[in-house]
Amino acid sequence: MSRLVVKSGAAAGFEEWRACFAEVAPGLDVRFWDEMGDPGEVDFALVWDPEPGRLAAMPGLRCIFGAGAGVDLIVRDPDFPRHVPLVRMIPAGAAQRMGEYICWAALHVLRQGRRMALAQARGAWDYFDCASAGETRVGVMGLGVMGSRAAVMLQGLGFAVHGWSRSAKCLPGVKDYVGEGALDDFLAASDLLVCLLPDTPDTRAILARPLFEKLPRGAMLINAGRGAQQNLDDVLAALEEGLLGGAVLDVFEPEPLAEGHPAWAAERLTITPHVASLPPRRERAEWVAACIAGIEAGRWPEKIYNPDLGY
Ligand code: NDP
Ligand code: OXD
Repeated sequence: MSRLVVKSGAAAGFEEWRACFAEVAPGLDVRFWDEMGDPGEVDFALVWDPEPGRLAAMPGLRCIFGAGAGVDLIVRDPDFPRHVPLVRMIPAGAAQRMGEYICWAALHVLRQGRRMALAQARGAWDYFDCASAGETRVGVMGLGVMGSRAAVMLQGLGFAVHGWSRSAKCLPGVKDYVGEGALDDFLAASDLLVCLLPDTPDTRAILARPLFEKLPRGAMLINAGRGAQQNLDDVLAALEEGLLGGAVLDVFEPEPLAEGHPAWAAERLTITPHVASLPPRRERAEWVAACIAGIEAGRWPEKIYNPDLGY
């Protein structure tokens, strides 16, 4: 019987994982990370933020499953076993959920939802007009699984959408900006910037003042990539000065965002708690079970982390 160990979320959530796997993969020996028994007996690991060195101490590990699409908290381990395939968590509904979040955030920031919520809390009839999707150009940083679905869904709302990635893409109607050399032109054309990049040395702290200065003044920002990609002080200052007109941030470094942090009170900033795409455990367990069944039959899943690219 193959053994799967799980470290994702609070220990209390493990029983739900166990119950999901009991339904979708009754033949799997599923154990909680801190009660895994002999590490030499572990075949598969499902993890979000494993303690450094623990994965390397599992000599029989055949595959690691990230509990999320982003695997930065796994590969930051200096002893991360690069020879073991690491599969990113992309169940069928993940990109759709992200697309829905980005569409919500885009309309929210465009229609100034934060301003309306603050006015309502004061009991104030704050009457104002705002731009429409049809006159707003959205630039999506990262046209991978998440970004490409978000781009298509944003187009459906009437936004003009273009994207930036490392390699060329061919999404109908989505102008492609490729690589570092195209970044400035991409930014200059983005009234609303959406970040769906993975956390790598190249993308860390990319959302900072020098980049904001290359956007049209008053541009809006959505970051659902990773908190390490934004300089939060720069975001707050840019909002204050009007360099940025509004922002929605789903990700922070560290998480959760500290109690009392000035970002909580920023007037033009909406904060969500890393929920942009959060498939339920049942959906994720089903997907991991299908991947394991495929691996046992010699078929490897597609979305495998590439250590040379860092994502
Ligand atoms: P993918 O690996 O499918 O896509 C990543 C995209 O980023 C690709 O288009 C890639 O280019 C591009 N990219 C990477 N590095 C660079 C660079 N240096 N310059 C330009 N483009 C770059 O990842 P996903 O779409 O599945 O996920 C993206 C990230 O979204 C995750 O890593 C995670 O951090 C975040 N995420 C957040 C969630 C949330 O709930 N907030 C949920 C899920 C994901 P190319 O196509 O050329 O390789
Ligand atoms: C992530 C996820 O990578 O939740 O953030 O999937």
